[in-house]
Formats: sequence, C-alpha cells, structure tokens
Amino acid sequence: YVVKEGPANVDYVVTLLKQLLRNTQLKVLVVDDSKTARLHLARLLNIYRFNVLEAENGEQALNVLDDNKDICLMITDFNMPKMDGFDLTKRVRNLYSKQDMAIIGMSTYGNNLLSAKFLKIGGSDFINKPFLEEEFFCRVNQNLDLLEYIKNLKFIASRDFLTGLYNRQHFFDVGEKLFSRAYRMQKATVVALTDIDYFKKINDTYGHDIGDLVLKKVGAMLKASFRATDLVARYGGEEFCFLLPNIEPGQAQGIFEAIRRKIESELLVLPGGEILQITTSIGVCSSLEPSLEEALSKADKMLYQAKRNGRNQVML
Ligand code: GH3
Ligand code: MG
Ligand code: MG
Ligand code: MG
Repeated sequence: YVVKEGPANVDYVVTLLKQLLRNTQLKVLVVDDSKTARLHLARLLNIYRFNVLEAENGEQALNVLDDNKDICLMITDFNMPKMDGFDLTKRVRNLYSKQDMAIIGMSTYGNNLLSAKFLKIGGSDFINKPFLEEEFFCRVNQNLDLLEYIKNLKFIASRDFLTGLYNRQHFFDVGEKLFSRAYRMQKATVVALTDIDYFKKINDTYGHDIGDLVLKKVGAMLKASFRATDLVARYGGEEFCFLLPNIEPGQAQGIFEAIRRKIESELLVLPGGEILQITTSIGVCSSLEPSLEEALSKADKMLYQAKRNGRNQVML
C-alpha cells in the first residue's frame, strides 16, 4: 500500500515490514494549529502503525511531552499561535538531545532560510508542504532508524559481550556520578570487587570454552542478585565490580555473604558430566571514601586479604 514511488525491491519491502513492527511501539507527536493538517499527518502516520499524539500549539506540545517521556519523534509546524515551531524546538532541545528525539519541522512558507535556521537550532530534518507521501515516510523512517542505530550502539558500547553485564567503561561512567552525588551528601556508597577462585585451573583443566561458561554462569547469578539501582559490571577477566548506592554500610556483609554462598552452592554440571563447584573471593569497601577510585582500591586490598586468608570468603 505504501510503496508507490520508485523501485520496490525485496530488500526494501523487508525493511518496511521491520519498520512497521517497530513503529507500533513508538510515540510520535504532531504539532500543528490546523486541525486538517493534524488529521492528514495522523492518517499518514497511522498507515505506518505509529502511536500518534497531537497538540495544536507549542505550549500544548510541552504538556503532552511532559506526560509522555517516551516520545521519539515530534513533527512540528512553523507558524502557530502562542509558541511557534521555532521556539518549541529550542525548548524541547533543552530537554531531549538529538540522540533521544528526532524533530522534523514543516512549513508551507518554507524557504531555504527557514529550514537552515530550524536545523541550526536543533531540528533533525525539515519538510516543505505540500510534500509527497513517500518523501514524508522516507524522512520519518530515516530519522527513526538513526535513533535506533544510536541506541543499539550505546547498548553495545556499555556491555560486556560474554556475560551481558555492564562493562568497566560503563561502570566508571555511571559509577563516578553516583558515587560523587552520594559523597556530597556524606553518604557512604558500598563498593566491592569479586574474583573467581582458581579460575586459571578451570581453564587449564576443562578448556577455555568451559571457562567462558563459568563466567556466564557467575555473571547471570550476579545479575539476578542485585536491584536495578545497583551497578554490577565485569571489571575484567574473572573479576566483577559492584556499586550499591542505597544501602546502609552495615548491610554490606550480609548481602555479599549471601552471594558468595549462592555461587558456592550452585554446582555446574559440565557437558562431559563432571560437576564443578565455583567459589569466589569478595573484597568490600563500605567506609566513606572521597572517590570511587579510592573505594575500589580499598575493596581491592580487602579482596587480596580474602585470597590470602584461603579464598571463598568476604572481607571488609
Ligand atoms: P586466584 O584464585 O588467585 O584468583 O587464581 P586465578 O587462577 O583465578 O587467577 P589468575 O589471575 O591467575 O587467572 C585468571 C585467569 O582468567 C587467567 C586468564 O587466562 C583467564 N581469563 C581472563 N579472561 C577470560 C575470559 O574471557 N575467558 C576465559 N575462559 N578465561 C579468561
Ligand atoms: Mg500553522
Ligand atoms: Mg583475577
Ligand atoms: Mg581469580
């Protein structure tokens, strides 16, 4: 139905079907003072299965945005009473970056100066009215494809490929902010490091693939043991790190002791039938430290103590 102009090859149709599936999840806000224009755009967007919201001026649009934090595309007219598309775009860009929301400007009086001005203040794209339906669809989908692409890249850049946990980079990016915020309020943030015991022996005895399997298994147990507000990441090799912003330091021992016991008690049955017990040593810092780096250094010293003391234990 939507392929009217230009060549429609199989690849294009497959892309289109993927976009239709994706679009059912996406909210698009149409801002225009003309009811006819809004209806026309909503009808077009409905063909593409978008979830369409409407506003008749800038002020109303800001209210709709306030109620719907997950709008990914705003299509705005230029000339509107109260607040025009230009001012609206400036205001919205203070709240949402180009990576989080696409803004497409539209105008009947569109001239090159207007579109350039609009793009400079943060618009993602510009369409002159009247437009061809297919140009409209192509621009809308291209802008959303870009957002999706950025989102996927950000996801990949923050994760450890093997375990699916956050990676070290993300741990520091987010952790340092959480840590300093808590420090300003003179609240201790619990930071810990764990290291699998005799992991080299597991690799040497059963092979690297089984070593990887153990890392995945431990990663999954760790992921399941913490709350969404806690930061759990693969620090490197067979070491994992934790940052718990909202717990009383006195609770730390109990929390990490429970994890140590859980890992020790969940035996791993290998493809060859052998049964493997995994143990970990954990070093915890629950004192008030001025920086994440210093808290990690304390936790690392505790981890070293735990190893020296015979492994499979929590030290703090
Ligand atoms: P300890 O109890 O003192 O921690 O001894 P360990 O053998 O666990 O410590 P060591 O640091 O000597 O060995 C860690 C090993 O982890 C060495 C390295 O080859 C292995 N390793 C690091 N990353 C990976 C990985 O992604 N997959 C696998 N299979 N092994 C890894
Ligand atoms: Mg208008
Ligand atoms: Mg190690
Ligand atoms: Mg180790």
